[in-house]
Amino acid sequence: MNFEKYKELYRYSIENPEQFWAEQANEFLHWDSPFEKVLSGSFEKQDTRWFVGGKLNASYNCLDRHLKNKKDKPAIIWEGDDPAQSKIMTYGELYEEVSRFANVLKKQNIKKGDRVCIYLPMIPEIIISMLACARIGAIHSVVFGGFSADSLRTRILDSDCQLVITADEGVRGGKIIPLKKNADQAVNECRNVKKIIVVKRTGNSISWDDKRDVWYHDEMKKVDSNCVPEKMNSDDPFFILYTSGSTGKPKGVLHTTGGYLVFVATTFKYVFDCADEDIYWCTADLGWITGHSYILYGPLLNGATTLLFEGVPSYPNFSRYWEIIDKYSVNIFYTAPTAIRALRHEGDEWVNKTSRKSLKLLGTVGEPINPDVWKWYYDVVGQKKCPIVDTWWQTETGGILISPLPCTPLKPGSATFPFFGIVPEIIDEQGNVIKNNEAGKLVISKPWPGMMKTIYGDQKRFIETYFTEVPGKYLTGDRAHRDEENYFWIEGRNDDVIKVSGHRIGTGELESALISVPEISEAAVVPIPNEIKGQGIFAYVVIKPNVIPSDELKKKLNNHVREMIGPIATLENIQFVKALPKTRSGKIMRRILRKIAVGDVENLGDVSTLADSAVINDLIAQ
Ligand code: 7RM
Repeated sequence: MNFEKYKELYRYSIENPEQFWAEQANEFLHWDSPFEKVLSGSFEKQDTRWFVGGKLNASYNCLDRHLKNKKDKPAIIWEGDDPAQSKIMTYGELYEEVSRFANVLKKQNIKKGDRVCIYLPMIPEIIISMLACARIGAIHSVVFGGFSADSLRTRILDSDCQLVITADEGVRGGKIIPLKKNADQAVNECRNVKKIIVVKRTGNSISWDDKRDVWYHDEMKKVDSNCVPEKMNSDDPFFILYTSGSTGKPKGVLHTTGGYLVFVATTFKYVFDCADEDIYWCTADLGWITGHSYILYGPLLNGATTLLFEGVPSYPNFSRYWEIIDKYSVNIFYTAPTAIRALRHEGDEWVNKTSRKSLKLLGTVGEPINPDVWKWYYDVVGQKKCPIVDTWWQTETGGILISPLPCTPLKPGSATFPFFGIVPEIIDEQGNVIKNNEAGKLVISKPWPGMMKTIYGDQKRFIETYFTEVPGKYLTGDRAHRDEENYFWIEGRNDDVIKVSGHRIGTGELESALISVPEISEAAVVPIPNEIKGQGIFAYVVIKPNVIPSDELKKKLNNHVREMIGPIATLENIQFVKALPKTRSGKIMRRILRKIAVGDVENLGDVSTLADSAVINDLIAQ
């Protein structure tokens, strides 16, 4: 594809969306029954359905379909945390394991539509578990291994999971993560979880409940590897993945089968231009949407070889990513700005001592990438010969919406242009579409196949969050502008969502965790810029009258937040204050706190709605 062709196909996709998506659906997927209508309904009425009447199975499309030509092709290259541990699984082997594990799930009485929670490290069994669920039509809900027992419990309960799949322990950067221990703690209060299936990863001793716990490897021996894939309706729920919003508890983003699969298969193909012999590596965790869409489903639907890395970029040393690239001759490398910043910080020697000659294409996702960091990635990592695809998208969107293709003329820091079929707009406070070079709210005005279906169990919140402020359009929550050549520049969140090292955390969740500490009466959390993490967490805390502020109390607060949410939620700064700035109706004015946190006290903006302006002086004085 060249850039002219992109423009032509983009125009075609916008003018004839149904034809365009029908062509993609038939090119990339096998349908057990063909769809009768590509798209019905609209954003206005909130009744969109994709590939109506079509039936298909995700596991069949990722595996069985490739057996004829690719049985012996590696599907997964697994690289352990310890560089001495690795494993290759071919499409044929993966098919066997998935079918077998699907039978294990069936034996545990898991049926179509049941929810299964997967709390596993980055080992092949996480992919096997997800695909086994997909094979029998069970809905997987993967919870990131960096979440605590409390976070795991909330997620299990919210989607009423009946079974949990975990490992004895995880290993990352040489450190042990007590997954089974967390799962035990979480499940103790989940009455509907009757079984925990445990993968043996480290073999260290763990506590065991004979009635409830079974070993993965024991169960696998008791079943055969014939499992007919369930024919799913295109509109049937596929998976749930929790993500943070600005308020309230995390949202269970529900994706459906047909639309999601068509969208990730298509975006993977065009954005990464992965050739049959290419080795593709996305460094995300399967606990996030990037892992779902671009480690597992996008690559395997395309019959690609996907690399699965258990570890971290800094272990055993800062060359690890580049060594893995050389070890397996990786051609396409997709990572996050936070990792690039951290590695850049360590100096070029770690990169330069490796060859990286196999690399053809680089990608980034998760946050805006600053032009300096972009240039370092381009010059040093890619040796000025690899285009960078800066892919903008969200858990909710299922797949990439704004991104260069390898043929797109690039501008460092810009996600460039919309993918086929995507119509982004920038809207001002009054809801009008605004002209170039002015920032506003980023919305998507036409449906696309990868769009989430609903928030699990809460359609009302779904509509309120995404379709109320700007009626008939999907509100992304991001701020963006478009330059005079129509390039999109994503500036960051427009709401109270923080991205710490690429992990999405809601200020509301952090504040709830803080005020559950007995010494605390109120808390407000805002992001502050952090050179490596992108954003750090700054907490303003009001303590109860008889409590004495101390470093111990700060430590206690930090530990408590980590305990309730997980180690990803570390507070960078805690400040004890007398009161929080509030409007007369009692809403915390985070906008003001955000400014004070970075020392920008000259530009606090409109403070006329403050209930008590003396509060500000106290905050600034500190
Ligand atoms: C894929 C993912 C979504 C939020 C989104 C943005 C930010 C993601 C980029 C980006 C600038 C990018 N899903 N974001 N990609 N900002 N440039 N290329 O990250 O649900 O976890 O987060 O991430 O703010 O709204 S997510």
